[in-house]
Amino acid sequence: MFENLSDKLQRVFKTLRGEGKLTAENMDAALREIRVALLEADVHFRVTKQFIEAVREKAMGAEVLTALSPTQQVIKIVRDEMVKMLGTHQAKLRMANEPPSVIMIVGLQGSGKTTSTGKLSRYLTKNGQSPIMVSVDVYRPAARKQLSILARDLKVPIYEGEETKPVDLARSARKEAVQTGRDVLLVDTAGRLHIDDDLMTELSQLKELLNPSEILFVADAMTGQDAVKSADEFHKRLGITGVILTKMDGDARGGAALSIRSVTGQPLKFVGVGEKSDALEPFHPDRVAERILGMGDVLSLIEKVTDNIDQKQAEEMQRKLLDDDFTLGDFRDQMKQLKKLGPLESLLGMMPQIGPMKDLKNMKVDENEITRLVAIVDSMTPKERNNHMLINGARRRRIAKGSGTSVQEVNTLLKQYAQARKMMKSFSGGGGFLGKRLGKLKLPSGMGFGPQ
Ligand SMILES: Nc1nc2c(ncn2[C@@H]2O[C@H](COP(=O)(O)OP(=O)(O)O)[C@@H](O)[C@H]2O)c(=O)[nH]1
Ligand SMILES: [Mg+2]
Repeated sequence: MFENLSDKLQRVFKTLRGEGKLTAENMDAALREIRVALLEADVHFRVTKQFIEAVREKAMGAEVLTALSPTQQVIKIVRDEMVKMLGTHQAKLRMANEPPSVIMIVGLQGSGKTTSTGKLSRYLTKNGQSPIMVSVDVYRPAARKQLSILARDLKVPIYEGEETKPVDLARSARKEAVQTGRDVLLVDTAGRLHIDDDLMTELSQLKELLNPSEILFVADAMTGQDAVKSADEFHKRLGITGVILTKMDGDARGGAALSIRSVTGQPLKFVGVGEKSDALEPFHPDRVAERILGMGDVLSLIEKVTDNIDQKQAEEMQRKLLDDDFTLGDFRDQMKQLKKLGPLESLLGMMPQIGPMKDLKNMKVDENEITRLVAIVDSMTPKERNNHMLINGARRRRIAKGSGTSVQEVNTLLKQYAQARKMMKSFSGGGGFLGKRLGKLKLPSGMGFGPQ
């Protein structure tokens, strides 16, 4: 969803890089373009203004960091300011000292409250908590039914009493939570098409009764600055503690995500990225900023990879890389791991777009391709797998034959292997701005594939 903005900002940086030296003039031009890019991405005009001023001030007064080139410094300043704009660090859910903690889910109709309530119950359960849900949307029976169905699918308890008033339902639900030892009560509230006094009165009564540890405002990213405006209004009238921005999988321009924090002062805690119950992600300002700026969402990628890959194996792979004995056999094992990770394109989108990785974004990887690569490596002798230098012309022909592929394909694989080695080395070693950042991270395996 940040693609346009991302493309534009990267173009600005590229121009700057091309000019080598930073001057007041090219800095001005760059800032102007960044400003336009932000406004086009539907970032709130005031937020944009603050952002540009902050970057200008820092860039002009920047002490010289010898480790970075002038352009890299500007990129770093823009990155840091963007992280600040997005909220600095990931905002965790607050819990009450004494369970059950109550989380109220509020927002306008159709923004995704009920869906997000279900998603949150799944998220909490996965994190070792034991939520119970209740819908207090007494105006639309279908709305309560919707949550009941979600509860059944997710196997999360729900309170489904006969009370007719929201506060009565909420009170009973909390009693039920206490009696059944649940530690979080998720309250899905009714919405309206517009903010009105009745709704606010109702929500305030619920707030008073429940003393919630979180009031999460659910905003539809597709509505852009309207989402920001209603978040602000809800905050002024009710006091929200965080925002869930839904439908980030759509083609919204991202302005809401970039403005909500600065306008409301409340953090974006989660983003919804699909209709299914697992399509909820904690919001990480630093990762999103880096994704926008094209440094890739390396951390998300790493998380995704470690989620799916045996940690021990990953560490072993990293050791091998550092010791320079990452063999073709390891390469093959990584390919197999990659297949487990699911759609490669989505993974690739998270990767940095600089250095050796540039080609990766355009790479279409189909799973048959991986199967073929694995077959090629399988047709090698253990000796060849351990030392790719051995693989001369005759051996290439034999391997091609053995795997039912062509010499050309064997050559391509060897080239990919060489690129993977190089790429992973640049990850784990030094290598510029990104390399330095990554140097500190423990990088698991699973990234070992090269462009085609
Ligand atoms: N694509 C997408 N659709 C979503 C997301 N969250 C909610 N929806 C859809 O938005 C519509 C309204 O959601 P619902 O939870 O009923 O909204 P509520 O009226 O605020 O309770 C439903 O069709 C949901 O499937 C999301 O993150 N991505
Ligand atoms: Mg609903």
